[in-house]
Amino acid sequence: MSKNGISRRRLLGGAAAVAAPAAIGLSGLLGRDSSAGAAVAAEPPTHAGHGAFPHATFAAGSTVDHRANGFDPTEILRDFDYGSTRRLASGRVLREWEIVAHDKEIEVAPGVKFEAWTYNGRVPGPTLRGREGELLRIRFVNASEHPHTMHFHGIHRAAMDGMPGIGEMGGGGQVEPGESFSYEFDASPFGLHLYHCHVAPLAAHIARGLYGAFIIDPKEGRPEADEMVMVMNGFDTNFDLANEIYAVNTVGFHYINEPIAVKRGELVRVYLVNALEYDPLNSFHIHGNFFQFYPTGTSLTPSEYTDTVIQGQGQRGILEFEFPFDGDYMFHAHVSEFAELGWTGFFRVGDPTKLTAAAAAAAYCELPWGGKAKA
Ligand SMILES: [Cu+2]
Repeated sequence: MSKNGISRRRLLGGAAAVAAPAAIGLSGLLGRDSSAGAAVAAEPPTHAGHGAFPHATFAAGSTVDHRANGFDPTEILRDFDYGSTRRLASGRVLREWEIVAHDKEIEVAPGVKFEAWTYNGRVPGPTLRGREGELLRIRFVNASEHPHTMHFHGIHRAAMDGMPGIGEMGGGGQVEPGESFSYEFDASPFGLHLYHCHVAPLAAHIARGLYGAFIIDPKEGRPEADEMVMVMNGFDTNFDLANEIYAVNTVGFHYINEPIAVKRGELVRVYLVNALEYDPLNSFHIHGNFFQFYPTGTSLTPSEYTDTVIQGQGQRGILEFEFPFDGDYMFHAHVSEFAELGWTGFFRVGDPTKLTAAAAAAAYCELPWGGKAKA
């Protein structure tokens, strides 16, 4: 499948099988494909003492340039975009946003660049948040070089569905470069939804980065909590229809580098969305803890008390938990292959001194493809 003969599965299996003595780090492999838009990777430094595997993610002086990306996964986590509101004559609240699509190169692991298509310059797009019963209006401007739409999950008229071929007469449907369209619908039902482009080839438009979380709060709200959004995603950096990097909120291993700080005994609420393409399933597993799970967030009563949830493409749910003990607690895809290709992070509870993230990352350093630990 792969144009350059290097697939991520060969990367994992092959590296383990031959215990490759040469420096064949992830970014080095991904950088081989010189076709348009392919990953361009700097030569990763090697790390003596752990075989000759380079550490693409945590090598000294080699981290993702969040400033150049224009977004930081640590900030995306708790960044909820409430838009602007005004009250209509009817007394109802109108909530409005402007979303601009444009093409942008982003760095999804140190030295691994990806020609993304973005909503408002970030991947995932902004987490749009409103309240049940409001009137929502999203002005979409297509400043990209490709046709796009915004397709919202929710209950609305066909013309507001962001589907090419439907609503063209009213300016909806496919939105061509330089054009714009305003989607308008009721905030219904409450829950955790998503939005994404719906132009064909669909998987490609979504996988380029055109997706985001969409939260509708119930009228009565939810209990006070430390809230965060996690959009599970992946990146097909060599365009062979398979992902090479997996992550939460785009940057592989980001939350090992910067563990998510939470307080012991405080309710944490995670809005978990699976935006992954090319792999039918994704999952979330938490260490040292269990969570209440609310599928799609459409009920205030949890369906399950568990430590692992599986999600298909487009599936999402709300997790609630609190940590009874201080410490560093891993969370990761229980699709282990994804975990080793970036989809792993840590919660840091309290001010732990027993285990540092650096120590945890160092333990990870022994993995076959090596691309991790801090020296
Ligand atoms: Cu698109």
